[in-house]
Amino acid sequence: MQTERYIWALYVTVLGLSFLVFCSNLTLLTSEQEDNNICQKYPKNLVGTIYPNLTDTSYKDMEFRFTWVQTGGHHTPTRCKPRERVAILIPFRNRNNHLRILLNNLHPILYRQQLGYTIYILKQADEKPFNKGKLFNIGYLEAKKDNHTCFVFHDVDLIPENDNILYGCVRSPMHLSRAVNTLNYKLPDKRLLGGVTAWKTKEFEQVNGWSNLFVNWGGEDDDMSYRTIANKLSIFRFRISVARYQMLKHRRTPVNTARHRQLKDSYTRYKIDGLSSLVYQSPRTQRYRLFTMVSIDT
Ligand code: UD2
Ligand code: MN
Repeated sequence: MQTERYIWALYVTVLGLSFLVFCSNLTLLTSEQEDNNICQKYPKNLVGTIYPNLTDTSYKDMEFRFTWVQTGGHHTPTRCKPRERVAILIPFRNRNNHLRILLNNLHPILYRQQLGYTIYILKQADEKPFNKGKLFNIGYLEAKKDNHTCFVFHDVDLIPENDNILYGCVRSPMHLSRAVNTLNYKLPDKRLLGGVTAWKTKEFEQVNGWSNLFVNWGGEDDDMSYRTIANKLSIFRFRISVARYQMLKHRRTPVNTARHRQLKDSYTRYKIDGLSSLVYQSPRTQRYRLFTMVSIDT
């Protein structure tokens, strides 16, 4: 009986000691983070649900209000060290009012999330059919030159409805626009990668970026889904109640009628069609106050 009591007392002591060691590590970790003063992953000042401001606003007005934004649409937090250097890459042609509305909603969210970030507008400067994938690939390479580590590929017409949609590549790849109003806030297919996605360098280069071959509307996002499957990458998403976006109204882009044929060999073609096959003249870069404009001839 006496021995059992001793063994039981010993067991409780060892358990207690190991719990104390665990807690001290935890405190150590937090204090380590505090020592390095790394920005919080989930900043306390996030508000959650947002009612997007869909009124068209002037750049002058935004420049006056967004005091933290430096030339080039860039911001680095001063009171903590950002976890990632995030490049927001927006494909663009003839969507000026959408661009102003998106910037008016996005800059405050990125600021509250304590990100180091730069907003790049990837303007297709020629009159050829719109080539979103190629704009994204060129934008990625240009933003990488500015030492970014996380890349968010962002439709110009998608306005976030919640600032808990973290833009800092907490996982990679992430599909951020899981619930869009035009799709009744539902995800039609778990392989969908249209709208807004976030990638870290490793995974993005593993899939060789986007295809350069899809022009006009449709297919480039499906092709990207096949690339993630071919590389056994899981697609991470925030909860459907959080990852909500509003799409601004617009006319339909002319449809890419060749997309179904092109998608047939997506699994194998990805190795030779993307970042590795990109040929382009170096784009003109203009650093405005609220964004960096990269004018691209595709
Ligand atoms: C869906 C996808 C989009 C893309 C497209 C098929 C979602 C939420 N969105 O969008 O990611 O896969 O289908 O290609 O699933 N753009 C211009 N000027 C143009 C045409 C396009 O700037 O003349 C840009 C702009 O950033 C726009 C994006 O390309 O948001 C996608 O084009 P869209 O908005 O016309 O296509 P949509 O809404 O069907
Ligand atoms: Mn759209």
